[in-house]
Amino acid sequence: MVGPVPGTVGNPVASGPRGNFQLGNGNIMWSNNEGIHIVDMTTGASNNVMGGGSRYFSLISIEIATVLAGDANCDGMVNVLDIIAIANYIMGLNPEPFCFENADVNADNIIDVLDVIGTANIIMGGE
Ligand SMILES: [Ca+2]
Ligand SMILES: [Ca+2]
Repeated sequence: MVGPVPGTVGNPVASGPRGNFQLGNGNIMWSNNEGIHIVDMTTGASNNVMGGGSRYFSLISIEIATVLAGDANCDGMVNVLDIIAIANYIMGLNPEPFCFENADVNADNIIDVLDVIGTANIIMGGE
């Protein structure tokens, strides 16, 4: 357990750490009676990022969806194959793979010719 003094390891006292967690970047987030802190593991500095007594934190896992507008076939590139995939989708041909969020270029939750045009514009360097 990380103590209130950066870099120390010890038994938390009553006012000491109430929870700690190693963040994805290696830094340590911990809480005590003064708030929530983050220890920068490259400098050893501990910064109070949220003041206030009795701060606790719970962890949630967030899956960040990456949307590449126009990449209808989910291959990481936007090109004519995506226009074909969108056209096939519009015609009900159920293209696979098909990334709806990517294909819905104008974000109206409908795949139609406007998304074909939007994808063409992206390919041509426009918006
Ligand atoms: Ca693509
Ligand atoms: Ca759309």
